Formats: sequence, structure tokens, C-alpha cells
Amino acid sequence: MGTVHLAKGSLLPPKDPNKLRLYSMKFCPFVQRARLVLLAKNLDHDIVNVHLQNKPDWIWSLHPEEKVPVLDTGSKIIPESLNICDYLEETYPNPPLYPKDETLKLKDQAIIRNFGDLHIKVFYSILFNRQGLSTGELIQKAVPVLEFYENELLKRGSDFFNGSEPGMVDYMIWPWVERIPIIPNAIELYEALRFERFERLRKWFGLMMEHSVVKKTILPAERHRAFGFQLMAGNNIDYDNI
Ligand SMILES: N[C@@H](CCC(=O)N[C@@H](CS)C(=O)NCC(=O)O)C(=O)O
Repeated sequence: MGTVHLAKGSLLPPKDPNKLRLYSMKFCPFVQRARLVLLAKNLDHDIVNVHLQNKPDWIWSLHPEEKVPVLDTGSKIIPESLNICDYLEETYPNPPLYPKDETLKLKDQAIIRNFGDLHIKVFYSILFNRQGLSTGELIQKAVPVLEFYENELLKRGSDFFNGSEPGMVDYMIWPWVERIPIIPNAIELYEALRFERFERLRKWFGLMMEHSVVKKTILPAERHRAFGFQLMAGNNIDYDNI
């Protein structure tokens, strides 16, 4: 995916005016959101990877906090994953990733915001487990979140949150679900969570793993894990060789 991660001193590569450009980092879950939407809509784009530990000077002109993802449309520079995905949805409405009904669309947007504000934090608190919680205590943290999505699928009565194909909710939460296997005690967690009650979520996970769009962005758990180790160790991250 894309080029090597460009570091300080590297020049901004020339841009094809007819192509969208995504500024990226290979292991970033927020970037993955934007990639999923670009791929779902079959939009021609190029990818410029950025070395986030030794950032090139031009990153500042793209994002006020010097983060990725950023989308360059040719006429606009759009920072932040949700801004990018909503821009793509408005500008390239096919296939639609939100329900047509405005009330249902607002509900999906609320779910996505809540995922970002709360559930991502639960994910990282389980992943890093800085409080040294037991597997049982970690499960207590995970269950209400999983129940929320299980019940939502049940109420919607569909395989995906968006119906028979993934939509914005599916794509916006997927990158963190893909990273669940890197939780150190993921296997014990899976064992303990093998209840009937997450039947729909388990089916959703299997269908997402096999979906043609999602498959193009999936990285093996070993690579996510290797990235996580380098990040935690505070070493120079070898973005291009993980
Ligand atoms: N709220 C942002 C979060 C993006 C973000 O945190 N990106 C990370 C990489 S995964 C980043 O660029 N970090 C660089 C930094 O914090 O200096 C979004 O939704 O796009």
C-alpha cells in the first residue's frame, strides 16, 4: 500500500490533479477508515505514507496537529477520518453508505461518534491494561460494548449494520475490531466470550473478514502486533519493514 513513509527532509511528491490523494501511515486505524470508503466507492487515489516519528515539514500545512489521515481532493485539504469519509459520501454518493432516511442516517452518525468518544477508549484500555486487570475484569469492560453492537444488529435484522452490504457504521468500527487479536490475552477473552449472545456479531465479523473491500485493507495480526511492540517500546518505528 503506497510508498515508503516519507520523513523529514523529503519533498512532497508531485500530485496528479485528477486523482484524490490520501496521506497515510500503514498501521493507522483512522487511515484505514478512509481507505475502506475510497475502496467501497471504487475511487481512483494515490497514497503518500508519512513517517510519524520524524515528520516531513509539509505535514504541518495539511493537518494542524500533524496527523494522518488527510485527503487532498485537488481543491480542498480535508483532515480527520470522519470528515474525509463524510466528504466522500456526499461527493460520491454511490454506493450509499448511510441509510436514505435522514433520521436513520443521524442515528448511524451518533453511533459512529459514540464509538470514537467511548468505545475506542475501552478498546485501548483493554489492549494496554495499564491497571493490570484480570481477564474477568477485562471481560466486564468488553461485554457492555459488545452487547450494544449485538443488539443493534438484532434490531436491524441484517447481516451488516447497513443492511446486506457494509456501510459507514461497519467501516468506521472495523479497523479496531481487526486489531482485537493483538490484545495480549485475546485468546482467553474469546474463550470466555463464546456465548450464544454474540452470535450476530460473530457472523458479522466473519462476513467482514471475507468482504472484498475489507480484505484489501486487512493486515495480518502479526504485523499489527509487531507495530504495537515498536510503538510501545518507543524505538524508532521501522514503518516500511514491519
Ligand atoms: N481524530 C483523528 C485521529 C488520527 C490519529 O490519531 N492519527 C495518528 C496515527 S494512527 C497520528 O497521525 N499520529 C501522529 C501524532 O499524533 O503526532 C482522525 O479521526 O483522523
